[in-house]
Amino acid sequence: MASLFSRLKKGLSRSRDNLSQLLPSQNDSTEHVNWDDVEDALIMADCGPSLSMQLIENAKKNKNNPIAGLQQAMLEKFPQPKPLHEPTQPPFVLLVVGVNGTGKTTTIGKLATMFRAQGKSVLVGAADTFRAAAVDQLAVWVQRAGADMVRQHEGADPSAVAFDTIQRGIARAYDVVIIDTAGRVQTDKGLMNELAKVKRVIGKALDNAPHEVWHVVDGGTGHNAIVQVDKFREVAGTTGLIVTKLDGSAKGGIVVQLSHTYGLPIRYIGVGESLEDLMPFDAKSFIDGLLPETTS
Ligand SMILES: Nc1nc2c(ncn2[C@@H]2O[C@H](COP(=O)(O)OP(=O)(O)OP(=O)(O)O)[C@@H](O)[C@H]2O)c(=O)[nH]1
Ligand SMILES: [Mg+2]
Repeated sequence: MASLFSRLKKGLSRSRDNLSQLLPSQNDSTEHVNWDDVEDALIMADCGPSLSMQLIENAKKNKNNPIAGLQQAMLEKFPQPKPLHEPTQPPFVLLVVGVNGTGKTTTIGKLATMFRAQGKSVLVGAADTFRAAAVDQLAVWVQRAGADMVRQHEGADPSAVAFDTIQRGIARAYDVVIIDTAGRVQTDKGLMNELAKVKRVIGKALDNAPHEVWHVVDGGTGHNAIVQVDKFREVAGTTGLIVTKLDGSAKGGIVVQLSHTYGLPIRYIGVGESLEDLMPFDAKSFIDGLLPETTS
């Protein structure tokens, strides 16, 4: 875990370095801080103007330690951790959605690996049927994870694949069923309707399924992520978020903004391209990575 955190820290270094030039690392009066510059740095870090203003207002309440004040202000923007909507009886059905290329398929590989490591059996449905290559990519991850997969021919109805997968998940008593979907832009009505149908059909195959709908967001997307999450939530009933590519050039503040705007739990974050590079999200340690260190 330490090395995953260091990847996250490295990814967030740009935002953190900008802030550390503006904030004293030791106990110091907030009078010495140029809060306008800090606000700009937060906006640059993808926190958005309105949230940045609120964070500054709250951070100022700590008169002695501006970094600790900002840490506290950010922490308050995250909801209390909530348990998953797990069914009383398996399979636990998870639907994974998001725009193109955000890391859905890779993240499913990582999740399958994690569940297998917990001793759970995992079945993955390849409901991204647009490209044969997409199914092949998923097959590689699924095999490496030691999970199983349901696939159909290229161009098959994604809902039919999802239905099949759930039925097999029930019949063979899998612990976890994960449905991969094709990336789609939230403004594409046809594809968003298709996604709504996938979700509906899953519910027909098993009451109360999908138990969780996770929207995978690319951490480098910037403000557009806010719009994406809104639309997917409306169409697919998102219950949680996964933010990927936080090892890269993401500025990090988008995580705080998403949490603040929708109150959706962030379940995991992606910090690399391999199967181990998935971290359970913890607001406190995320903030430690985003903000400069303070000695008190
Ligand atoms: N650095 C980094 N790269 C990632 C991460 N997650 C995914 N990627 C990369 O992002 C690219 C797209 O990943 P996919 O998993 O194919 O994304 P997808 O959402 O399934 O894409 P579509 O199915 O085409 O919509 C790949 O090159 C992945 O290796 C991450 O956490 N960090
Ligand atoms: Mg994919």
